[in-house]
Amino acid sequence: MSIARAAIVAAFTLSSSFAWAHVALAPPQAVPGQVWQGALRIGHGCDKSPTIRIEANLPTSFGTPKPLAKPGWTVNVSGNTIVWSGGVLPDDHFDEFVFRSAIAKDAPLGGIAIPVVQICEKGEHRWTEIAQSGQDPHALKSPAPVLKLVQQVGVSFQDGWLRATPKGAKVAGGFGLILNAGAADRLVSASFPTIAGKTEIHEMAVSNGMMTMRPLANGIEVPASGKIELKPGSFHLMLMDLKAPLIEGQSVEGTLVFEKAGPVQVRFPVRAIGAPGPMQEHKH
Ligand SMILES: [Cu+2]
Repeated sequence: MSIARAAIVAAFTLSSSFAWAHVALAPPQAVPGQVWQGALRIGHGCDKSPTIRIEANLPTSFGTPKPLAKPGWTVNVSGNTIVWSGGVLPDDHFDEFVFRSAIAKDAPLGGIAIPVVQICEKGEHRWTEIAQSGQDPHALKSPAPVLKLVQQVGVSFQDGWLRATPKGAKVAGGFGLILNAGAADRLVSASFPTIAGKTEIHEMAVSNGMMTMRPLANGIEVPASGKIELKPGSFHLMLMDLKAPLIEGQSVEGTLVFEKAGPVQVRFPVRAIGAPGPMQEHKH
C-alpha cells in the first residue's frame, strides 16, 4: 500500500512539474475578431542547455504578428512566423516573448495550436504535437502551446500597455482599450500586485484652463456595446508605490475588475518612456 501511494505521489509530482516546464501562452484565451496580446513563456532549455532561438508559427487565422522589442534578442517576422534569436536564456530561468496579433473574426471557437521550435546551444525541442479529438493533450510528449478561442459576452481589454519609468519614479501610467459586447458595465478597480502597491483609476481633464488629474472613486462607466479608451491625457490607470522601475520590454500581469463582468486578467507590455498611445501610432 505504501508503495502504491509513493507511486501516486511520484506520478503527480512528475505531471505537475511537466505542466510548468512546457511552453505556454499567457493569457491562454483570445476572442475571434479581436487582438490577442500576450507572451510565449519558455520554461526551460534543452536538457540543461540554454535556449538561443525561438520560432513561433502562427496559424492562418492570425494576422501578421507584431512582437514587442526584446532587449538582448533580435526579433524577425516573416509572414506568420516570428523568430527570436541572438539571445541566451539559461536553462534554470524562464522568460517571456511578447507579441500581438489580430485573430480572424471567423476563426472557429475552441483550441488553436501554435507550433513552436526551441533551439538550444545543444539540442532542440519541437513543441509541435497537436492533440487529436478525444486525445488528452497532457499525454503528448511535446505539445504545441494552445490558445483557446472563446466568444466574447461582456467586456474585454485590448492593446494594454504601461509606460516605462525613470529610476526612482513611484508612479506609472497604464493604458488600453475596453471593449464591451454586452450590457453597460463599469471598471471599478485594477491591480498589478507584482509591481505596484496600489493602482487607481484616473482622469486627466482641463479644469479652469489647467490640465489636472483626479482619481475616479466610482471608476469608469463602459456603455453597452461600446468602448472606452484609456490613453495619455485622458482616462488612465495610475500604478502607485512602484516596487521597481518599469523597463521597456518587460510585461506585467494584472487584473481589472468590472462591476458585472468581474475580474479580467491582463498582461501589459512596458513601452518606452516617451511612447505615444497605440492609436497615435497609426497616424502618418
Ligand atoms: Cu494619474
